[in-house]
Amino acid sequence: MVDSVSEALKSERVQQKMLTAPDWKLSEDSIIRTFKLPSFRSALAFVQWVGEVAEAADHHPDIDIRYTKVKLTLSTHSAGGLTDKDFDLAAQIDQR
Ligand code: H2B
Repeated sequence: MVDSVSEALKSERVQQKMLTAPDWKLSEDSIIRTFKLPSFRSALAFVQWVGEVAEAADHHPDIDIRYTKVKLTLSTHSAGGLTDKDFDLAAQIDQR
């Protein structure tokens, strides 16, 4: 299914969108941000919160927990690239 929300963005549009997500790094067909938390327990709590936001958005990051660091990778697998859903979720996570 292709619609305005789930269609993969063209690279020029991705470049524009990256300006709205300065803390995220573009990596091929995804955007990545690593968060440093004060403890492993708070990293787990952060991931739990991200999970709730992701469920509400029906859009789910890849999550890599390494002790107190949490790496989130956003991509829209069903569209084979970045979509507005990724940038919308990044903006919500940035509000934490
Ligand atoms: N999350 C991400 N990151 N990419 C997807 O393509 C995706 C998803 N698909 N969450 C969603 C769920 C899809 O399975 C449901 C039906 O919308």
